[in-house]
Order: sequence, then structure tokens, then C-alpha cells
Amino acid sequence: MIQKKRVLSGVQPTGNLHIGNYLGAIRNWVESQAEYENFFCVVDLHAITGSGNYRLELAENTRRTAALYIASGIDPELSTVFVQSHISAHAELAWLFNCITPLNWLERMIQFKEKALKQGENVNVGLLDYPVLMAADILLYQADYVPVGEDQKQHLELTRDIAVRINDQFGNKTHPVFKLPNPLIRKEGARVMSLIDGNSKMSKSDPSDFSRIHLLDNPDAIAKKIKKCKTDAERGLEFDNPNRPESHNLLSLYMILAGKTKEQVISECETMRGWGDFKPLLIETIIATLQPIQTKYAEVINESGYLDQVLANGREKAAEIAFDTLKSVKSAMGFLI
Ligand code: AQP
Repeated sequence: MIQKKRVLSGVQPTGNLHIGNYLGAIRNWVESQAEYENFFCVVDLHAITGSGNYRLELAENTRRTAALYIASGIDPELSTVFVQSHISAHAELAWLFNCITPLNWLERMIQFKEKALKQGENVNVGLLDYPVLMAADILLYQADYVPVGEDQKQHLELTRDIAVRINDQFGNKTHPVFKLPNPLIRKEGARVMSLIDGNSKMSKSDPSDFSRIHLLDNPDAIAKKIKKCKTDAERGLEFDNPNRPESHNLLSLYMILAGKTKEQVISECETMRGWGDFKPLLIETIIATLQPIQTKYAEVINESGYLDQVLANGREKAAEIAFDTLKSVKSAMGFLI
């Protein structure tokens, strides 16, 4: 039997998931889940690197995120769904990596620089160390592929650098300690932009709710957000004009969600007089995409004990592989086992 390639990915439970998370990551996990052996975790240890007051909502957001994976089409029979902090090997491997990772590799990470600016005087060490923990998440499972949005590409490169360094220092040519993972970044939806600024990525931590569409937004909220979203006063609607980032973002969103080609969208928009004609179409398409996800989400959340059982099964399956890898890394590094 041919061994399936292994995939690992995750989302932080830092708030309500948005269509950027869905199009950049979760939708791609769903589409390829039959092809691979899948591990999808809710990365709660990453979530506490933010500056917000997460404590009251962390557990609830973790459950909500796992439920949204399933509601979006992740099948627990085909994919292992688990919570990162349930497997202590993630934090332990991150510590081992900390001791071989040069500080300047982390200081040049774009996401660190951007998020550190937002944290002001209070930048925590965890924020700097975020990519090391992410490397541990991926390498613990010896993942072949990591499906993520464009924003995570640099972190994936760092993961590979850490794996190479460990292999060079503690492995040998015939028995490398780690397999080198590859990013899986699909061009379409890799970078969904904010609804209030076409030059910034849509993000859970943006203070404005109007910057994003949550997967659990009701039809009224979706309509309100799209009606208020930023557009421009130029004539016509167009893709790929760097001076019109909002136009490109909204047309791309419609194209992906409606499952149309760029040419089809261009020809459909040719007869439109402006945003007033286009926005109702986009609203309708977003509502139609999210409605089945929301229905399934309600079922998952309301079925007593179901989600807890999925996460308990996931924990057991993930632990088996993770602690095996951790043991072999510690042995390669010279620890008394
Ligand atoms: N705007 C986006 N477009 C496409 N993909 C995106 N992703 C995030 N934003 C977009 C992808 O979603 C996955 C999970 O991301 P995350 O929660 O681990 O962290 P993030 O990348 O920092 O996402 P957010 O929404 O901006 O969260 P906060 O504000 O909490 O930091 C990743 O695969 C990511 O690429």
C-alpha cells in the first residue's frame, strides 16, 4: 500500500474565523483531505502571543474553531482534529529548537515586526518565538505539506531552515532527523484583503469588525459589511490595477466564492454601472457560501459530547506520533532517554 503524504496545518483561536482563514487555509484542507493523511490542530499556544485579554474566551474560541473546521467540511474520519496544548510535545520541542535557532533569524520575520508594532511597549517573548513553535508543530508530525495562506510563507522557510540545522548537527545523510516540509499555497485566496483597506490583509485581530466577514456572520451582518466596505469612485470594475486594490479584492472574492473564472467575472461586470450593481451579487454569493457552513456548525455545537469525542480521539492519535518524534529528536541530541 502506498503511504499517503502527510499534511499539517492549524488556525489560532484568536477570535471568529473569517473568510480569509477559510479561503487561504481551511477550504484547501477540505479539498485535498482524501488525498493526504491529515493533522489539523487548533493552535491555542500561538493564540496567547497576542496582547488581547484572551483568557476568558480561550477555551470557548478553541471549541468554536474546531467546530468550524468540521462545519467547513473537515471529516474527523479522514483527518485528525486536535488541540495543540493537549500535546505537551509541541512546547517541549519548541524549547529544543530555541536552543539551536539564531536570534537574528527570528528578528527578521515580517509578521513579528508587524505584530510587535501593534503590541507597543509590551512585546512578549512568545511573539518573537512564534515561528519556532510553528516549526515544532510541523516537524513533530514529519509533515510533507503545510497548506497555508501567503502570510505564512516566511515561517515555513524558517521551519525548513531549523530542520536543516538539526539534521546537519544531529542527524546523518542516511537518517535525517526531520523530513523537510513544503508549503502548499494556492494562488486563489492566498491573501484576502481587509474590507476597509485593500492594502492590508483581512485579519482576526483588526480592531474593526467591518474589516472582515466572519464565517458565522448572519445575512444582515454580511449585507451591512459589504454595503459599507471601501470602494472607489473610478469608472467600471477591474482586476489587477495596483491603484484600485479594493476593486481587485472584491472581484477576486466574488470570483472564488462563485466558482467562476476571471474572464467570466470580467464579462459579467462589463455591463454593470458600478458598485451599486455589483455589491448585491457579492452579498448573495457570500451568504450562499456561508449558509451550509453555519447550518453544520449549529449541528456540531448542539450535538452533546460529539466535539469533545472528536478532540479526544484527535489527542490520542496526535500524541502517538508527536511523542515518538520527540523521543527520537532528544535521543539524536544526546539526552538521556
Ligand atoms: N487574509 C488572509 N487571506 C488568506 N489567508 C489567510 N490566513 C489568515 N489571514 C488570511 C491564513 O489562515 C490560516 C490561519 O491563520 P492564523 O489564525 O494562524 O493566523 P494569522 O495568519 O495571523 O491570521 P489572522 O486572521 O490575521 O489572525 P490574527 O489576527 O489572530 O493574527 C493561516 O494559514 C493563514 O495563512
